[in-house]
Amino acid sequence: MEKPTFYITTPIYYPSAKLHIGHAYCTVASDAIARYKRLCGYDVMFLTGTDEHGQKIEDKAKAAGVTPQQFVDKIVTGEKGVLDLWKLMNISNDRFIRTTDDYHVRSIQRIFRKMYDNGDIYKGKYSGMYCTPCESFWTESQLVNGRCPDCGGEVKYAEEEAYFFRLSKYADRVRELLLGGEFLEPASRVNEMVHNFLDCEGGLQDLCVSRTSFTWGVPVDFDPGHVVYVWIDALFNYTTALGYENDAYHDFDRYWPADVHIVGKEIVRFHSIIWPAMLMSVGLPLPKKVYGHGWLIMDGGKMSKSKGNVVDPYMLAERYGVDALRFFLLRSFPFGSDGSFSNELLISTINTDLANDLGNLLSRTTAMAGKYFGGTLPEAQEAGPEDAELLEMLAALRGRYAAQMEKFQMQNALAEVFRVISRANKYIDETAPWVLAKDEAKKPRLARVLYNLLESLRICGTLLRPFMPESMEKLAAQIGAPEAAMSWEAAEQYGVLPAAASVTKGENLFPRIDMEKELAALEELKKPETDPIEPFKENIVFDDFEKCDFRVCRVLKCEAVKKSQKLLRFELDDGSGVTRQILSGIAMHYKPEELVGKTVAAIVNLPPRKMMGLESCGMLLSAVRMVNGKEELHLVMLDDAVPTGSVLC
Ligand code: ME8
Repeated sequence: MEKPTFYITTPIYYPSAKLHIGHAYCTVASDAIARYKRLCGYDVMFLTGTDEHGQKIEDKAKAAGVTPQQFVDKIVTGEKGVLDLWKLMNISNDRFIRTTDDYHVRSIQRIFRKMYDNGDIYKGKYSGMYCTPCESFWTESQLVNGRCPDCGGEVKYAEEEAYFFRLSKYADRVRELLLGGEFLEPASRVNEMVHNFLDCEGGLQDLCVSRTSFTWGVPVDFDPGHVVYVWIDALFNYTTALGYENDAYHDFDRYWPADVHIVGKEIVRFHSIIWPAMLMSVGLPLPKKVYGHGWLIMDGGKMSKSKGNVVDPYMLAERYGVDALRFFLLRSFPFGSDGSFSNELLISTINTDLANDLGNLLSRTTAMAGKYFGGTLPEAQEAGPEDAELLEMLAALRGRYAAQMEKFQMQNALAEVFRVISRANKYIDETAPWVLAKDEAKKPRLARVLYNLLESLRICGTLLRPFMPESMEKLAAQIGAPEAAMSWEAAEQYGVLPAAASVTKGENLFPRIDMEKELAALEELKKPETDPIEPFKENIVFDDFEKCDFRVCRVLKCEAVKKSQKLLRFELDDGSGVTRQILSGIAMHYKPEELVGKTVAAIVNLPPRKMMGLESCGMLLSAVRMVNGKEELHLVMLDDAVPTGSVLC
């Protein structure tokens, strides 16, 4: 019988800088799902790749003094580049797409023309505030403190003749799709999309889908000077990589529609609104699901690559082992929500789950099998009353695990496995094999106890294969399990391991880490590479400085602004007795609750401006610096003894 198919994709990442642990998180999660589906017997197509066009890349290449192609080649195929990273992380992708691949470029031109020919793309004029890093135009009202609401960067007024996609035409069908319940998960993201983009003021607007201000993109073949908007170029990768509108591959009919697009929450909008509308336009079936996962937030609430080596997946994998890192990423954070990354958590997860629980179970079991039976258990075995609970848990485990994996709840699936591992460790204490070993008459009982432990390791080890493929192969070798015994079918059965299996105590798969020493060593490595500082500005006259009214304020209240990913709303005591409201685009850097009570500095004589319907009376001062190509932002905080209303001069 032909295997059922399963098509899974990651986002295609921008090779504008080296990838970090956040990218690895998404790719490892997708890899675990792909491996799980293969284990279950599916014919899996797992796609990842790189999104190589756009102004950001063009600018970066220019700054580096190389061509855009040379720039992306280095990051993608160069030493310790994207391909090397996925190899190191043992990513089992079946295909890798680069949007600069010829076949993709030609396909995008055909697709763009198709939408033009069917009337869904038309020529118009675009004007607005443009953010280069995000490749996005914004209206004045969408800006936050005059800056890009997505990345907080500078925006510039720009005007260009451009092609537009009739996104508005698909609003009703997209709404229906989103509210249908199955398409976008977690469900919490559905309301966010419907409220923010479909039911917002003005509704769903047509989308500008070409650019003339730069050239690093797919040229619109019927209108020289225009390049295709990078998101159209990017989203269609999921189809061109299978051979849609090209001859490079021939499995579009086999795998499309995708079973799931795994994406970070910040690009759910592109995947759940724009992508389905464009597919509707070209008459293709829609993907079955878009799953928007949460972000890894770095120590101290700040998500940033700027912590240098500490968040470099290369460094972590080299220090702790690829499997330990893969396991940590999926064991520690619920996939649909944000998770706080810290070195302490990483080390304690490795120590608790891998070194103590799994590692101990494996080494104790294999050591006892060696010591008491020379590595081969006898056929004569005797069941005992202590067996029941462990065997019941083992029998139910595959089903419980699968229920979680099918929902992409890898953390819960792992929790199920580790519940059984803990139970097995407890079973050792309950049965006390070292006592049984003293009595020759109890050898059959001892043999069964060890057999049950080996069976626990076999079943748990099988279910851990998608997470730690290499280590579980080693585990299988140590317990003497042939490949067939580590299969999905066998994971539901007891008694699969041959009684005469040859058990060997091998290397310690997960050595314990000395937390204190390791944290100190990591601290040493934590020297961020800072980029050159901003050039100093021209001198101003003293009077200009005197006109600025900087004051000391205390944060009375701070909360996230609804519908905004970037904006926090502050209520401040500025010393006047009247509470001052300021909106600040720093939600990516701070959690509101950590700012309440802090003493901050604000410029208070800027004209009030409205953002997201709220008035902002001033601006909070922050210290900003580029580190490793990313903006590092710290809100300026003063000693709490400074009275509010004090003038900064
Ligand atoms: O958005 N935590 O590329 P990108 C968790 N080219 N996941 C993270 C993360 C973090 N801190 N940082 C990044 C793009 N990611 C587009 C995609 S798709 C047609 C085009 C992951 O390089 C997460 O999955 O900015 C996020 O969506 C993706 O990397 C963004 O990668």
